[in-house]
Amino acid sequence: MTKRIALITGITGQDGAYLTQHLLELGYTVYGTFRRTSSTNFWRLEELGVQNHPDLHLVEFDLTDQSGVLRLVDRIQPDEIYNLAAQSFVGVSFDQPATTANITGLGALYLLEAIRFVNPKIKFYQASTSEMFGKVQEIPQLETTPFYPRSPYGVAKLYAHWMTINYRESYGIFGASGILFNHESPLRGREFVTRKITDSIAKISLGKLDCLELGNIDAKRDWGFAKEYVEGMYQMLQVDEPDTFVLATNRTETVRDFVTMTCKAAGITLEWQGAAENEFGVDTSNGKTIVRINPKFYRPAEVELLIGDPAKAERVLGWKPETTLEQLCKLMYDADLARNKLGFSF
Ligand code: NDP
Ligand code: GDR
Repeated sequence: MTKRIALITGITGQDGAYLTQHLLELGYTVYGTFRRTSSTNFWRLEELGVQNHPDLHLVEFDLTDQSGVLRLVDRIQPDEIYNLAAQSFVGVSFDQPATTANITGLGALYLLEAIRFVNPKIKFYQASTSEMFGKVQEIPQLETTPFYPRSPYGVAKLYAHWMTINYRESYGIFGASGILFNHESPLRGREFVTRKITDSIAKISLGKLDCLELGNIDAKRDWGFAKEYVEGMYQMLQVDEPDTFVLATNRTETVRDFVTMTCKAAGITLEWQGAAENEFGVDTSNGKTIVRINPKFYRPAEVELLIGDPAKAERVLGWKPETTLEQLCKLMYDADLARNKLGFSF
């Protein structure tokens, strides 16, 4: 039997690495795209032990190069395309709104156009996001909740989401949109708050850092485990009809809670004192301030509360999150502690 072929854009990112691992385990041939940069960035694929898999092909590519997108899809003739590439950091999107629009918004259109031109039977997964919900309209948020994005990133993703639906309805393309809530792992980039926290608390435990500085710790997020979420992406392309699905845990906690839970995983009892910009966290065993607020990490507009309802995904796809937030904090903290003990941390 011929192997199915998947094209994954953004293979050097967190989800790209886990999805690659998952599809290789399922027997796919995987083409994964990476950008030409001054230093290669395959540490996630290496950590998962898949970088040298015989069925994995790494291809240079930039999603903003429309003719390159067309040539790649034509050359590979994939059965499925997973569009994970994006300028995905919300904070940066305020400083680089046009770059974000080009990659995160228009990039999806280039892939859809390539599918329309090369072979409309290619199935397409768009990595949509709970950031599209933005300012709270209803809770919990689900597939029918109105959108109100609060960042250039959220706006760009909303464009890509609607384009996916438009190409589904206009040209019969199998375009699935997964509205995924925050999902984390030891492979998360360190600019995102969870990994910043687990890496910093590991460094504080080892005496390599004095204090962790954060922005808005009142923000509430619905955090799940990335390895489980990529399985949902795959499942969205295996159903009969293309559709839109929310993947979430249906539990929300503040950034402050995530810090407290990570400290607990590290054996540190943290006490919060002060308020607003003057709030700080003290290690009760020695009275040291190990967490404080730095307003430089505040955003011009904030998404205050996200909590998703994944009932449709469970009903139609059989997808359900398993890892609890406490388990997630612990597994991320343990991984960062081990890395920092060895003297490196990506
Ligand atoms: P990452 O930031 O870890 O990975 C993004 C990937 O996109 C990287 O491989 C990056 O490559 C690549 N990329 C960036 N710009 C370009 C470009 N111009 N051309 C080609 N590739 C590019 O994101 P995640 O793995 O966390 O997320 C995967 C996708 O899911 C993203 O689209 C994200 O916006 C979305 N999403 C993520 C959620 C989460 O909680 N993680 C939740 C909802 C949606 P490089 O290494 O070269 O920078
Ligand atoms: P988010 O993730 O913006 O939800 O986007 P991030 O981890 O960056 O922020 C979560 C919340 O924490 C607050 N925060 C801080 N954030 C960062 N990065 N650094 C800090 O020091 C800090 N202090 C407080 C933020 O203000 C925010 O409220 C992620 C990305 O993966 C997107 O690509 C994805 O679409 C969404 O999740 C769902």
